[in-house]
Amino acid sequence: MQSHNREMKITDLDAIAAKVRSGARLSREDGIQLYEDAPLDVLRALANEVAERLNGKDVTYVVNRHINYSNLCKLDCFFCAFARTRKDEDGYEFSLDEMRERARDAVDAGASEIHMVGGLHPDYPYDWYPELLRTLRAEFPSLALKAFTAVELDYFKDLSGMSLREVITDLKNAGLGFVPGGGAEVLSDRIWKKLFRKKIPPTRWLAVHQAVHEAGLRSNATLLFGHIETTGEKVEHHLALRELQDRTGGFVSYIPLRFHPNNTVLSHIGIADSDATLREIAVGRLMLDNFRHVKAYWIMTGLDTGRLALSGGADDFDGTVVEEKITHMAGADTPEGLSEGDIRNLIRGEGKVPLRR
Ligand code: V47
Repeated sequence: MQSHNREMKITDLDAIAAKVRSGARLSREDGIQLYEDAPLDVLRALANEVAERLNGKDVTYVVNRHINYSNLCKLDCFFCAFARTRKDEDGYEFSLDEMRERARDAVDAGASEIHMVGGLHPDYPYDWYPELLRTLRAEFPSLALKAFTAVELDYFKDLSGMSLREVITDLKNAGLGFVPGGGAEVLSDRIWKKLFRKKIPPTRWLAVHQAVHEAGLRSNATLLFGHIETTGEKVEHHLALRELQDRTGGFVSYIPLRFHPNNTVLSHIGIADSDATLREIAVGRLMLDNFRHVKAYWIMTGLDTGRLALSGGADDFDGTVVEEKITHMAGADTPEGLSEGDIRNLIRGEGKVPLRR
């Protein structure tokens, strides 16, 4: 009986591979089977085929800097080690001048993009955020400003009294160039209720990204994996992203983020290992047939796993990243930055061609 089951699984996997090769869409059941039964080497090879069909051997990377403008936050999500309140000694907030100085350092170090996200700050008025964008755009006109997750954008709507559409247009006019993919966590009502109830719910995260795309901006999408989620919930997450992408075409990259439990309420659970992380990248690549790019965010995957992801479905490596706080406060032992030369060598080491974006 066991060998019969095994044969059936191999047949199913062949059928999934045939679907992938013919460009057919994978189903919920296919996704679950890939997570649960596919040998990792077969899965990685198939995901690599898809990545190369879409992007050739090119692996893009960015010379960037993450600047977390403040860790003060009105929420208290169970998976977060970053948020602080005014009562905490290590709460911080950067002024516009401090943001400008940090952006200046980034530009002097060759950065072409800055990624700015933060907690839901208790006191900054709405105007602080467009002012930040205007200040940086005026001083560094060629610097790409990627900022504010769907959670922050939704909060700005409440702060400003404007509609979501008005907020996004206002920020776009002030210089916002791209919206990062954070805050999605797992698009599941069960997990939302258990882990991040005060944050916007899954349907709202999707609605904000839809509004971002309708305003003519593009964005990324993340999945926070390796905590209490089930396989079925991860596949549902893929299906929800795929469905929105069918309608708007506004997502650029999909980024699986490996959960780091230290200093969080979930510190008792282990961290997803390298194989689980590589499986996540590969399944995401296969399920999200309408996403052009899958990103290895090495700060969270770990450097070796991030490198291996480049031959198993990922085609973008993020980035030079100095001063990252969200993962390091949750115990990440990766360095906070890499040089451009390091990144190019690492990409070549996986048989790919480095391309700065
Ligand atoms: O939304 C929070 C996650 C995200 C932890 O769009 C944690 O290009 C691990 O979204 N362990 C923010 N993860 C980071 C993010 C991102 C990063 C790089 C590139 C892009 C992009 C987006 O970090 C949050 C949350 O899902 N997070 N706490 C933690 N303990």
